[in-house]
Amino acid sequence: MTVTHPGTPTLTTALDCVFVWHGEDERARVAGRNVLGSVTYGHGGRSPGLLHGVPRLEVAMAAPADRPVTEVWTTDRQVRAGRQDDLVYAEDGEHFFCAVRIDERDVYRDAVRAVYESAFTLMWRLGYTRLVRMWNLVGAITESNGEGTENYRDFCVGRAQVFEAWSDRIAGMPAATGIGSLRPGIDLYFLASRSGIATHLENPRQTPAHQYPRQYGPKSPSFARATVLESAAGSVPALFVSGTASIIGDDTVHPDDVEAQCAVTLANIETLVSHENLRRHGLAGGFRLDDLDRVKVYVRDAEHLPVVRARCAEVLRTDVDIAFFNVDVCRPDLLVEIEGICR
Ligand code: 3EB
Repeated sequence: MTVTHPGTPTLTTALDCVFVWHGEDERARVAGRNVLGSVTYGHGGRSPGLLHGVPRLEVAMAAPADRPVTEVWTTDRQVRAGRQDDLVYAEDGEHFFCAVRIDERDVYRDAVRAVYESAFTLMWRLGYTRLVRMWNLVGAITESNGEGTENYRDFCVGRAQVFEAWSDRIAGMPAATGIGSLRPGIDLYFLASRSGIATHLENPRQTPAHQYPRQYGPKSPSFARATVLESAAGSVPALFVSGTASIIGDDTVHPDDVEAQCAVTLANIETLVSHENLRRHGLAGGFRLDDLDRVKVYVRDAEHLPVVRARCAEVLRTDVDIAFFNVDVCRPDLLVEIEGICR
């Protein structure tokens, strides 16, 4: 049940997220809500752990001159946190947050399979059977592993094997991000729900990633373009937009033109969140780029940051949480990738 207070709207945000910049008062931003988990996009990196009873991890995503930002996931319910093996997690009876790190190794797929397997087993055992949103932060993402396979493709193999193995229990794949990070190894975290209805969306402009042809890797990436979560009665549905890039069909378009890549990426998101696309998936409502918040923008080349910022400022609201990261994207020809949440 969602708790409402007199004077607040009856529609509540059962699960929410805020960006807290280094030096800001986290407690003030979180404002009396309970923390389910927090992820610092910082300079170093810190394996997932529990701090004051809350899952916390730090991923190396900020350039030396950039201010770290922490993504804080909050809920209006009571939270219980725990650890199991390398996993840290928290649950509130309706939502589940889980994080795990895979340290640097020659070949990742077996470790990816093992951590995804243990994470799915844990969430399933605790009753959170509906995946909502996943983030995979992959060091040296487009470089070769110890056997000459690109790290991202290597990662995709292990992940796909687990989704195949769980396909009788986990229907479909959720919204996700697969992006570069600034230290070797793979950090991943995800959200799942107990009774909320999670509907995974595809984009009519893009081939579903799990149907990408073999040229992009032996196993295609396991994610949907977005997931809509309709939580308990009385809470606002949220649409989680996956990392979105300048891909039409399965092709990277405008490989050498960052402004054009921005325009295609934003147009992809606009179509994805639209009323027409929700209706295509049997859902009511719809969103516009104006509704995108908690935005993360990944830019491969630092010199492109100003133009990407400018393009985003033109189409997104100016009062939203938005963070920019100078990291590699999962195809060498992708210069920019954008994600966010509509509600
Ligand atoms: C793409 O559309 C760009 O592997 O989890 C975006 C979002 C991308 C998620 C993932 C990859 C992933 O294929 C890359």
